[in-house]
Amino acid sequence: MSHSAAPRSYLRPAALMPSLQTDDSSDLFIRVAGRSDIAAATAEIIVRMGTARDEALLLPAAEARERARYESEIACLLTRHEAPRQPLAGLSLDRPRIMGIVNVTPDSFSDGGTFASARAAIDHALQLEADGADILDIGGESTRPGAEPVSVEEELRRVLPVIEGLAGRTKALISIDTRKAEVMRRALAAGAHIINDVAALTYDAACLEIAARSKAPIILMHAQGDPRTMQSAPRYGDCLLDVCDWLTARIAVCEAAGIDRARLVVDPGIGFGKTLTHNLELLTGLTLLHGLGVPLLLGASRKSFIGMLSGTKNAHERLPGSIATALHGAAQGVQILRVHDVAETRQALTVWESMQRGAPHPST
Ligand code: 7PM
Repeated sequence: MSHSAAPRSYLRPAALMPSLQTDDSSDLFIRVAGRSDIAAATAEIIVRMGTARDEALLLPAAEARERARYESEIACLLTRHEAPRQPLAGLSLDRPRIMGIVNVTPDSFSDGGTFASARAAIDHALQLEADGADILDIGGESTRPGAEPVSVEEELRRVLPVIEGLAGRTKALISIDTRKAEVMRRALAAGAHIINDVAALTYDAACLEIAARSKAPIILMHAQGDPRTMQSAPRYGDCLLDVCDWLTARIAVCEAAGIDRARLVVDPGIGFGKTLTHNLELLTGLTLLHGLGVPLLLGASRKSFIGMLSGTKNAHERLPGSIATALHGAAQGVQILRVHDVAETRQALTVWESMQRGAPHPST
């Protein structure tokens, strides 16, 4: 990762709290991602020139605002942090949403091939919708560390019947989890609404053009290296800041290709070329990424960092850690939580949202 010599500033809203909802115009807090239910009392301002952090200071929100009056980079960041996010394919993002994982891979670590047939995958997806999923994420290529790529033909054979079977039968949005332009194109034509790309449109040269032409929302995930090799020796100057810079660059590439920023979602890519320490740095500092001005997605469900922290070898034993991570994400203002266990996550979120607002939350 290369860095220009010019100092670069970052702003991380901190000291998060349920917003007071008494004075909307208060200068005393930062409205996280334009939300009315999450406020930050302080802002950590970070500056770096090279690879490591050169300076970090924690300011009360009002003092960060004062600084924005003479530092345009801080002003720009604050504006992006506080802008309300646009709805995604009609789905409002003023509260956390659940994306349910539908694996259509015979070797998937979490489904063990149970849903290898289209019929079973469709039934599973409809169950996830009934359990409270807002988005159904259909994936036909395993991107597990060490996994070999599958052919376009094989991937299409897996996902198209599932998307065709779901289109018109579900009110949930359908996303296609793929790195390949041809799979994106065919999946959208079959009824998918959203592109979810773990390679952020870098895997093949046609992805940018297909994405630009489609008008569909696009999830750009950060990964370091290819799935086959990414866990061998991940290295960062500063993981959180490097991921932020990389996503900034990908957003710029998308915008240059004619993709409106309002269509983009970003994702730090938990477990994709990251050590346990890297994953924890990202999870702890998540609110910094709201400075990109687009919705955030977090995919941590059943991942190996939970296993490392809890000593659970089997992915199916990681539900408690997955729920803890989802609620941590919600409290940091993450708009989309990508999970396997939708019913359990929905219950946890409903209780969390009610406590956050101090009133029962409407269920839809
Ligand atoms: C096997 C191993 C199957 C690993 C599936 C996986 C993410 C994603 C995946 C994520 C976004 C998993 C991964 N992870 N898309 N696709 N964000 N946007 O654990 O974190 O689900 S695949």
